[in-house]
Amino acid sequence: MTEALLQAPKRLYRTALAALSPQPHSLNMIGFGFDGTACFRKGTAIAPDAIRLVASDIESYSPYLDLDLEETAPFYDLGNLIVQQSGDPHQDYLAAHARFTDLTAGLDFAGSGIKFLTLGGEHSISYSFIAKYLQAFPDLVLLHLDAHADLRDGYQGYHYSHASVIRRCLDHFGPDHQLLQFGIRSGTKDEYAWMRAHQTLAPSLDAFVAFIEGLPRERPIYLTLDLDYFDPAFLPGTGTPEPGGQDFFSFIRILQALRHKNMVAADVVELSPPCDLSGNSDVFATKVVRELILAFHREG
Ligand SMILES: [Mn+2]
Repeated sequence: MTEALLQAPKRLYRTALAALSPQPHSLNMIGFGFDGTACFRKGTAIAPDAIRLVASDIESYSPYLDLDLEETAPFYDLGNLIVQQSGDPHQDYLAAHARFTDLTAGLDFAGSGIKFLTLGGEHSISYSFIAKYLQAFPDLVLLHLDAHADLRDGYQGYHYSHASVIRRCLDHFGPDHQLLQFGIRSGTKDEYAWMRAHQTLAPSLDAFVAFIEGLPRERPIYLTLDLDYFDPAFLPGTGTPEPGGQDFFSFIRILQALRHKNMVAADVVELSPPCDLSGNSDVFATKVVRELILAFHREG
């Protein structure tokens, strides 16, 4: 390996151990601050370090899951995948994706229990991880929380755009993969027609939670969370806010179901700290990340 793949963060996530490569049978946090194809307002590149910074100052205990970061299994913070800004977003995306491929080359995700919790970056970064987990788990369930359907076949000239990330993942779907979406409230007529035809959009929070509860305990699940899933009244710090969104407690209900299942990886994308100078969105996102880390913890 001649080129550096990872950059140490300004500070590690609290309670996390440092690691320079993905650790087996463990949760691995990694920042992927790529924001090249964001179409409206940028700023997601600094989100991973913003979340690490706030994490030092919030409680480690979750009253919702009755778990404490200090008492759960140790996990690793790999730092940030190196992302270059050459001015050509397509080339920068492919270069960052190639670094991820180098970082995970030869790793058997299914056999070695490598769980990634990825902090974006814009939503296009999720593709690198989801494609890898789809390949490793032929029966993976992809849960997609977002305001946007992200089913366009490319956007503004970019094949791997944040507006097409779920479409790109579908390119890798086999017969036993499954997609379920919730929170979507913005898309094209074609995207909505596709979701109706394939019944991928849960009609309510109850339906989404019931779907998770009905999954076999060992069925592998990947959760991709675009933070614009939440209403901009709660979390305005995102590039493409959409009114009519969900609240924090909807997400807690989802995690209370997921914690009893086999979540193999997750990502949290589209936090844009400069879009909310009050800093409230950073705190909101950091609490979401804390709950997610805890939801990976499996009891006996
Ligand atoms: Mn979105």
